[in-house]
Amino acid sequence: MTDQDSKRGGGSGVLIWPTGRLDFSAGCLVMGILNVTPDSFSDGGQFLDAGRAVEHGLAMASKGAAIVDVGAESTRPGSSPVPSDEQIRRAIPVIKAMAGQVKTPISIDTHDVQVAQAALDAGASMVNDITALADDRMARLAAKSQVPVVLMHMQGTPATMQTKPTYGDLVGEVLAFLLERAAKAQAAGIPKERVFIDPGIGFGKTTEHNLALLRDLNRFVATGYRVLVGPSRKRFIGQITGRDNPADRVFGTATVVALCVAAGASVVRVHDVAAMIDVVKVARAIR
Ligand code: PMM
Repeated sequence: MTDQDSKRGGGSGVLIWPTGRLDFSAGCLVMGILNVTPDSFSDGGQFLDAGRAVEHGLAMASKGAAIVDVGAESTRPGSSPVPSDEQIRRAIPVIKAMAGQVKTPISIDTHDVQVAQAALDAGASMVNDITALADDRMARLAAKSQVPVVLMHMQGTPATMQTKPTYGDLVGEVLAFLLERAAKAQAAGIPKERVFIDPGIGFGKTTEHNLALLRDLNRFVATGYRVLVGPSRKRFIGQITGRDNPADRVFGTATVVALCVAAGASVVRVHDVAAMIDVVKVARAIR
């Protein structure tokens, strides 16, 4: 990553690793969300059937998603952990089928090292860990497998995180946590260019916290790490717009996505791939 790259936003250029490739030379990329769960807040239950999930994943790839993020455990506020074997049962057939048909990198959204290992064996080529390598074995797995990792900030756990999120210096604390975990990743042998940091929108944060993090996203970009943001259809957008149904939060999401691109984010994680690709393209062109 050159100085110029980090000024432009956490690393433009092309990221190449043994099992994948992402071209950031035009700017921010779109990660499509594929939740193979009965209970995710927005698309829960829609893609529990493996055939429908694969179809949706392939459709997102053909619309231009640069990454497809497969998750088999809902992390909505109040949710409970899903056992490894159940996550594997849900996610692996989907990853296998997709990896056999497209080159688009597939990431596995899990903090469970057994699930991550099974996913990488099945053809996934990135790990999206909402606990930011809380388990040392995950750092070792990502290093050994030579794959990129997403490190996300969360206060508490999904079961408790929205009870009463509190911070002294919100942005400072979230940044310090992510830098510490990024250093841990590098110490385990994951090169800096393969580390993505994510402020964790909605994970132990009030609406005001989410807005403050988005307002200061440039501080995350200034670290030189690539920044990933996941605002898609989230509750804070519903609170601002008065839209209770997550599917009605697409325009609100588009606004956040455009501002993330303007601030120099490298990846936005979204449900509405075709619409957000247009948003990203226009925002990138202005930037
Ligand atoms: N949000 C959800 C799940 N996984 N991963 C990252 N890195 N960042 C996020 O903001 C994030 C995530 C929330 O659930 P969803 O899959 O239903 O959007």
